[in-house]
Amino acid sequence: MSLGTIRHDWALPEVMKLFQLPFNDLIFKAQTVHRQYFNSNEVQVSTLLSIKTGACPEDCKYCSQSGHYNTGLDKEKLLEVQKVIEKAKAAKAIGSTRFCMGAAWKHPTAKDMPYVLEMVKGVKALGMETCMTLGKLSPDQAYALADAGLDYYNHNLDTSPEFYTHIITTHTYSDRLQTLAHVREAGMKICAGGILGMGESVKDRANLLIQLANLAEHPESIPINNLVKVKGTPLENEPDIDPFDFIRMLAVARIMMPKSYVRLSAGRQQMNEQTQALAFLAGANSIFYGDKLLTTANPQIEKDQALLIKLGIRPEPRQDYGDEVHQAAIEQAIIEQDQTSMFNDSTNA
Ligand code: SAM
Ligand code: DTB
Ligand code: SF4
Repeated sequence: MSLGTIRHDWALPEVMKLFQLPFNDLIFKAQTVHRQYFNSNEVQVSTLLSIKTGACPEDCKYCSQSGHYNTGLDKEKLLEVQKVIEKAKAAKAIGSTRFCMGAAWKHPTAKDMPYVLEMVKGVKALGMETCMTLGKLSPDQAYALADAGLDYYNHNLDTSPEFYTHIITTHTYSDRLQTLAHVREAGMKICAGGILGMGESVKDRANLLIQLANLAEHPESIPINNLVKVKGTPLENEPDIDPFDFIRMLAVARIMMPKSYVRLSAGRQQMNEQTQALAFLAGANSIFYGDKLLTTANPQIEKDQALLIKLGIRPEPRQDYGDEVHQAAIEQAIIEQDQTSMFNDSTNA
């Protein structure tokens, strides 16, 4: 089978072989696949907002928002719709093309849904892509979100089915797969990925990617998070993983799901510029942009802009923007830094 073919029949031995390739060979393969489907000098930029923070009934061992652990987080009720739209406007002004709203729920309730639907409509009206992550969905809730105009639903599988029960006991892997099926059925795009650095083996990483790649359709967006060690969670003292192993995961994801956006997700604040550059070389082509993820820090915008300039990487304009307003905003910020060369070159070489 040639490199870059869209496949849904990945098996463990061949995926393990990819993980075991010499680093340079793996990166070369990933970059070759990446260039078949994407402009290698563009990254998609999304901004996150926690619309309901903390006191989550789930026990995900990595999470600052689980009510099972004392992480000292300030809990918040569901934000007002108008406040969410203001935050989305600010994200649009810095050049983000997708606004991702996250709630610390097991699932949304009937009482929550009307507000959440208004948020989708309001953000959509700004011309941004919308993404939500609200926990488990019923088929009706998935249809309602799709009708309101929600583009993406984020629901991570996090790790392999085998390792899942070491990390979460309050819901099952098949619960997660079922919600993903409802999201697809309702016609939305899927954002589903996982976390590295929770004590999982390379085999668990391979099995997570196999779960994602062997779905009937690949998730359009695959966030790969590096564990942010939150004080008070059971994983706060987990040892760091080798950055090269994190890069390997991105590269194998790129090879297995050639047309999907692979997001270099949580953990960038703790990553040096060189590791992030390798991540882009391995085929990552999406980042969270803005000073905050949901509850933890993300690199400052100015720092990210400086890195993208150094690497000659442009933020990807939304395909259907008429006025390219976001692209203009980010280019203006860059011009103000008096480092114009890369971003003024419209040839996209
Ligand atoms: N409650 C919803 C759910 O679990 O689907 C949405 C919010 S949850 C915070 C979204 C995802 O963020 C998780 O599935 C996990 O992959 C990632 N995440 C959460 N805390 C993290 C951490 N400390 N480090 C890295 N990734 C994390
Ligand atoms: C995803 O995979 N990562 C994002 C998004 N999907 C919702 C969340 C990262 C959260 C990192 C920890 C925090 O800020 O609370
Ligand atoms: Fe709740 Fe989501 Fe955090 Fe799990 S990851 S504790 S479901 S907010």
